[in-house]
Amino acid sequence: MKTRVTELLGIAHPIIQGGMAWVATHELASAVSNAGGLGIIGAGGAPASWVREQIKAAKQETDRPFGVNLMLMNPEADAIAEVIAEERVKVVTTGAGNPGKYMNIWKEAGIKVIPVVASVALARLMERGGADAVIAEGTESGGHIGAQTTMTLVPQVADAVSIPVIAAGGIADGRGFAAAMMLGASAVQMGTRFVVAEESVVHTNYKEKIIKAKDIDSEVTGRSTGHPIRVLRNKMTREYLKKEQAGATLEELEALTLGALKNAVVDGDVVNGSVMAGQSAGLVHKTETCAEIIADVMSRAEKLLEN
Ligand code: TUI
Repeated sequence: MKTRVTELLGIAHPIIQGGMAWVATHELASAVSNAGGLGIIGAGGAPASWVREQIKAAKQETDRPFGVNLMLMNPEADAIAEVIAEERVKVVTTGAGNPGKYMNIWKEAGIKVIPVVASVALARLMERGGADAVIAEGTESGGHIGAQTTMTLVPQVADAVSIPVIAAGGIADGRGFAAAMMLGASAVQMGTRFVVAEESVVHTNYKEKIIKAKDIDSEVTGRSTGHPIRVLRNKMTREYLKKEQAGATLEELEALTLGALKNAVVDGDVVNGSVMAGQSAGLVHKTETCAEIIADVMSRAEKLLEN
């Protein structure tokens, strides 16, 4: 399928993989890119040296374009922005903030810049600042979220900017893909469905928790701290929400979540760890290769869109 985004990025299918912290390693990114989507290495909270190693590994594994996601709350964000420019990564996506101060070094390096936005205002600002496209991410997403739903955000962003819009949040199959196109998107970003991919290095316990999840199994922690994070319900979320409702301090709440994502992803502690996933977890039923996931989404979407 040809869209403004496949043309912009030189990819076969308009599917971008989410830049998930600890999950989106070079293994997953190169598998998605080799399958014709856009694979993304997620810098998350990692140091710049780790990001450089990941980029070098992905370059060995694929000749196709891939990207890096810079999570802007990373304490080494400035150094990672430099690494991305030095390594001449084809595409950068950003999350959890405003990447305006890096725009010039990335544009000068010929990098396509695609910020994640959760509001029309930031989408407009990013277009004025030279972004090549925006990812409009709804509150159905996993991890750090905004407040608007994908259904309402994507068409409002599409009306507000003339650069291509990529829809994210709650999209895990061909129906979601086709709906996103109807809302004005030129591609989709999927996270949760790729977490369970065969090539994903995530612990089996984490993958199984997503596969078993039903529609109502996610919770949002941190609404009171200003850092809302969508995760699957477990012992940690029950304790967190109880403390949050009782008016616990930021320090007390952070003690519950510090390092909790790594504990879940790497060590498989899905009881006390932070199992970030989107509301689409209820649509994700099995482990498949990235190529199978992309072929399934595209074939179902194409049938729906033909009608
Ligand atoms: O960034 C994400 N999702 C994430 S990042 C992450 S790692 C993390 N770990 C622990 C604590 C916090 C984060 C896990 N999930 N998605 C992209 C995204 N960006 N969603 C929402 C936003 C966003 C929100 C507000 C972007 C910009 C913004 O305002 C920018 C401004 O300053 O005006």
